[in-house]
Amino acid sequence: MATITETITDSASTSSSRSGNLLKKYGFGADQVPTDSPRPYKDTIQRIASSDGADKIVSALKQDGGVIVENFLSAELAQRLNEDLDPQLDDMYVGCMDPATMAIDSVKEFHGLNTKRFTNLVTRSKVWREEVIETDLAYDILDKVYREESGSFWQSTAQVIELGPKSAAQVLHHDGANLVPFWLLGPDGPEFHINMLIAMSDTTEENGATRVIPGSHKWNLFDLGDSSMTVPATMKKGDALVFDCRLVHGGGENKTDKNRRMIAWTFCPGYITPEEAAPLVVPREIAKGLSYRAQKILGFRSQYVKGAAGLWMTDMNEVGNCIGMDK
Ligand SMILES: O=C(O)CCC(=O)C(=O)O
Ligand SMILES: [Fe+2]
Repeated sequence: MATITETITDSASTSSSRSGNLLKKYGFGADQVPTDSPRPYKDTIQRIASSDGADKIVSALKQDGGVIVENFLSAELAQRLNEDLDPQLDDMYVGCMDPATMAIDSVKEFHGLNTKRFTNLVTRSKVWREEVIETDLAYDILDKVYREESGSFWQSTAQVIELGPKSAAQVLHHDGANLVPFWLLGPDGPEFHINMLIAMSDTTEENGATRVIPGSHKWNLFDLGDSSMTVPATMKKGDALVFDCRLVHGGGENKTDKNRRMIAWTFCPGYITPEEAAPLVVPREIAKGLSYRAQKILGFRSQYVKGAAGLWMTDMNEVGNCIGMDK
């Protein structure tokens, strides 16, 4: 995801970026990173079988900030999805084409100098829109995480991350750091972004398994620990690392001469702007063929946030009914 605590704290002291200004407004800067706060962490990641269900998974997520869900997708389904994605990845550029993003060196490095990323998986892959987006366990987890607190959730992005051979390790970061006002609420704030990082190839220490510091989601926000505290989230194809956006993590170094592919499927409450502008890029005809819940996470339906009137409406109506989603 496009977030780096380091960039934000850098810009707090040096630039006029909006996040930097916001951090300054709240009295934070690079020199405020605490060095003596308590930072309990574990040197293992819990692994839970998908068949154990959402309760166990969410309880581990809350405890450690991240958990590996084994067999989140079957290896066979992951393989068929890969077959949809392979030719499209061949045609994809490395890095990011947005000039505003690419002007910031640390963001460029964060995206990866030899990493291909792309989104809009609903349009690009039949297997994604017909099968993967219907993974019941994902909705069970999201219901438990968001339903009570926020009342609603939608997809932030579904993003392929293809780490090329000999890629450097990514900087340690929080995914929540590009949602600054929510991020500043710290570990006691509401759950505002979770990531289901799905392994599309086996991930190992050698090929760049994501590195995490279990327990760090409860630390002081500006404390990113260091690489000696991280453990590799090694996974089999189809497993997923489900984690809180305040967990310190980063892509590992790919020392091999092969690609390492993951998909970051991320979510946020309906009162937060998603990273990916899905309703503007997914064709209506494709959206009409999706289930109600899939339409909803993609922004073709209104959001009903707890304790508030509907959001993402038209004429005070459920937007899906006004744009032909139930036809
Ligand atoms: O590629 C990975 O393993 C993690 C990527 C990541 O954390 C990010 O891009 O935010
Ligand atoms: Fe990340």
